[in-house]
Amino acid sequence: MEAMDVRSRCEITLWGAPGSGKTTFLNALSIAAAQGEQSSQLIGLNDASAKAVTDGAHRIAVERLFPAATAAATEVDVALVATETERRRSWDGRRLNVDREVRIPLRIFDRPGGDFGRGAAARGVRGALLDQLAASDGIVYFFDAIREAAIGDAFEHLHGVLAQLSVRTGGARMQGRLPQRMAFCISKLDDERLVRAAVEQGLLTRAPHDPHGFPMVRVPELLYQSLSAASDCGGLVLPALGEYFAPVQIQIFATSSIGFYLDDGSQDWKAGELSNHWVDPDSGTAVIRGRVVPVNVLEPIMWLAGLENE
Ligand SMILES: Nc1nc2c(ncn2[C@@H]2O[C@H](COP(=O)(O)OP(=O)(O)OP(=O)(O)O)[C@@H](O)[C@H]2O)c(=O)[nH]1
Ligand SMILES: [Mg+2]
Repeated sequence: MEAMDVRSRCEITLWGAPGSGKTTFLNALSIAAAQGEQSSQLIGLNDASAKAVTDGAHRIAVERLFPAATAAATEVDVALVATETERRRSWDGRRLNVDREVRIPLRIFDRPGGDFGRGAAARGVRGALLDQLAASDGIVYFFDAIREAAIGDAFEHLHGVLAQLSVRTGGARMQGRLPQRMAFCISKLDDERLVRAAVEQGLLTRAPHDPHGFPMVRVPELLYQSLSAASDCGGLVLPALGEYFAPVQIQIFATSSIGFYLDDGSQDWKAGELSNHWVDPDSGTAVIRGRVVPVNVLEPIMWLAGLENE
């Protein structure tokens, strides 16, 4: 193992319609870091951030409750400590894997999804939102297929801000494209409706070496295409991003912040046991059913932060 490599700060904005899963993802991040194959860690860099990280993880993992709708813009300052593996050649031509511990300070911005919309309240915060996006190194975008099928407002919470951001950052654009990296996340993959769609499209397979035998989506872009066909404008979302970001700047992930359902005590996922949440019929509140084992939550952040592991 080589000496720790401390990188410069990476700023990340979470972007998505109301209820698309931004805050749950943020709450799951420290759990994902702790559970990863290669031990990594998410550390709060000030008291408020440390509290936000631990409270968020506690809410989903221990109380098994989802976060309340975000009321105001928030930011957390954390450091991701992870291992990066560099592939090198030795003097005699052999391939070598050299592990290095990397510490990346992250500032992650989370705001109410309504801020990305067209309403009067959103217009009031638009300047601050555009400043924040323009200063970001990376964006995690949340495509919530369930909300899209029911309400269909993902595009409405995307294209206006995208066009304004393009104007705002005109000078910084690379060949007409925005400079940020964009992790496009199909959220809530554990939901039965998404799993069924992936199975129907022949896109679901077992993730190799997964300790729980969780399924994975082979080509997430094809899942997006099939899911987005259910709404009028959902299919415009990824192409719109493709107009503003270079293809190499966009990576697509199929994510679940809570993961698939594992029987209490069991380490192995049983095909057929899908949804890891249920709705309490009395209160109408969504509750997390079993353990929280995030799927593709750390990966988008590592990619945005430039960690070249996988
Ligand atoms: N099945 C499943 N449901 C999820 C997941 N993440 C979020 N949800 C559901 O989506 C709802 C909204 O999630 P939030 O994380 O609060 O969404 P948000 O984008 O932060 O919403 P705003 O703050 O209102 O913009 C939750 O109350 C859950 O019902 C997930 O990984 N799986
Ligand atoms: Mg939120």
